[in-house]
Amino acid sequence: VAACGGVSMNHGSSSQVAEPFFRSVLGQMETVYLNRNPTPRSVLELVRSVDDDQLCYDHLAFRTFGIGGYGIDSLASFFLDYGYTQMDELRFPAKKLRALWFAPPHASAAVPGGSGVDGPLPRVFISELLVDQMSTQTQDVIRRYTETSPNGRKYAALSSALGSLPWGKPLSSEFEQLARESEYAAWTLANGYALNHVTISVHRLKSHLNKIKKLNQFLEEKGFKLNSEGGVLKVSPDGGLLQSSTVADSLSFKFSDGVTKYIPCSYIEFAERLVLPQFQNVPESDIKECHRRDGFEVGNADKIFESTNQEQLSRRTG
Ligand code: OOG
Ligand code: NI
Repeated sequence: VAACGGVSMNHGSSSQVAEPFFRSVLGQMETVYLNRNPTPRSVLELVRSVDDDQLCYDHLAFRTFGIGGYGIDSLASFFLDYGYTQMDELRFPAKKLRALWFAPPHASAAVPGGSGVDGPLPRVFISELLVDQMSTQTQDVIRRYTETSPNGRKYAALSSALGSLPWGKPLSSEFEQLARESEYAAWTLANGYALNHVTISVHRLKSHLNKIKKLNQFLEEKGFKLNSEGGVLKVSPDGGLLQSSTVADSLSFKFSDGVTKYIPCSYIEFAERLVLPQFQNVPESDIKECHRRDGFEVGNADKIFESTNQEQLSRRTG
């Protein structure tokens, strides 16, 4: 029963995009993210300095507007063309969001000695705002931006890799209008397809930090503020998926009316996946990623979304 990897685990679809190109696009998305967000940059540097340079990403996450072809599919096509497989849908009715996650094509492929985007390929989590469920004022703002750039949706991956919005910069009043109704909507209007977070694969770390409780404690001692919504540690009902995240960094953003404000940008997440009950007898040295709890969890995700919310950003540490 130890077998789970190998050919049978590789998803069927074949790649229409060469691996070096694919990884360099991920690398550009990561560069945009690290240049804008000092907290993820410091956390990665710190974890690498304590652990081992070969850190793995569990997943990458993006946000989109579910309207006019700008939703999940606009960005998913790049990952599907590389050979990713669409997996489960997650629904968040109260937040008026839905999400899909995508599994990477080769179970254990990594650039030899590779770390981060050169390591084993991460899962991908893409969500979308259910725009038609928003108020007419909010829909009007979102339409104004997406409709003035109707073909922008075709360049979602390019937009993410460049860190350029596919539409024009909004007015500060439009940002505020959206934020009152959905902080996710305001975030997406100002940040577009920019990487929302990368997630460190905690169980694949080599040091004592490979237990998420230890890692959380270590980061809090170093002064990093973790998202406390529903408790710092988010645990799936089956107990197998444990997640936590920092609070998003604030970025100085110049709106098109000339107003400059600090707005939420990106954060970094941590995920520990426990060995599934049916593989409990597999020797530790034989445990692979496929022996562990896969996928995502609505209850955890619902709270992780709040990492970019004002309530978490303005919270005092401790
Ligand atoms: C995504 C929040 C959910 C997860 O791993 O469940 C999530 C977001 O903030 O856009 O990242
Ligand atoms: Ni995540």
